[in-house]
Amino acid sequence: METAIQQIRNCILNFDRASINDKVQEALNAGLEPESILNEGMIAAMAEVGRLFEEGEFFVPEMLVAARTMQTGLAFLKPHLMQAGVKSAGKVALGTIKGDLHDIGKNLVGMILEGAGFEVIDLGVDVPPEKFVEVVQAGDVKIIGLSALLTTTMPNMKSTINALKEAGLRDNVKVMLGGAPLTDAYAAEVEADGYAPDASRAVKLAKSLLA
Ligand code: B1M
Repeated sequence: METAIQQIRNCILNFDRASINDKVQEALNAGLEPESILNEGMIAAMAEVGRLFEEGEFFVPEMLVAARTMQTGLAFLKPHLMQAGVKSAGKVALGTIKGDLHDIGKNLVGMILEGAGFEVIDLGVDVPPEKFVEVVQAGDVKIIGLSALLTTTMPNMKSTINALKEAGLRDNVKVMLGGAPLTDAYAAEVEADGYAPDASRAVKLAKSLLA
């Protein structure tokens, strides 16, 4: 007999977008924590999708439909991940860096930051350095959050930080980084203010950067 978590994982691995919300609801009804559904069900399934892609069992279309299935389930889970009634902790502009189209991790980080009281401006994917510069110029953004999943386009994080420096804005804003290939050492190398390996640590980092 499959557990509720296994059923959610299987929805993603079998691209069963029609059933994932029912399975998430069943898991919630069974008393499972939203964080366990997210981490052990959905994020674990996406790690498996990555492994299957590396082994040549999945190709880009399979990654894409698995991602869509996860996005469907994540949107359904969102209200359960949010904390009610928290006051604004500051404005964060989030984007996936230029050349990179992966957005599930970024969206999740945005969702959890919102839940923790941050106001989030989502700049989307494939965001060029000048777009980050514009958003800092435009207003009261306290933190820029850069997400990257590809090693090939990771250097665009450095380009973004350089663009902020060249525009004379680097001291006006904190820069935090995240995404599977990144590390604390890389964040230090590109002179970011911090790196977070996952969404809950992104919230802790954002709070500490504004403390
Ligand atoms: Co892509 N892809 N992909 N892909 N894809 C990876 C990243 C890869 C590791 C798969 C693999 O080979 N095992 C590999 C990168 C290898 C590398 O660079 N070394 C890869 C590749 C190669 C590619 C293409 C080049 C494939 C091709 O075309 N031949 C292509 C590139 C397109 C492009 O971006 N220009 C490509 C395309 C795609 C899809 C479009 C099909 C799809 C993305 C759909 C979408 O995002 N809307 C996709 C997917 C789904 C994946 C995998 C399977 C899953 C990524 C994911 O969503 N994970 C991925 C394999 C893997 O990660 N194991 C893979 C779940 C998500 C919740 O985790 O994004 O890590 P993650 O986010 C985490 C943390 O990293 C962190 O918090 C999140 C929550 O815990 N975090 C932050 C993320 N951003 C943060 C920001 C922060 C703080 C924390 O502060 C600002």
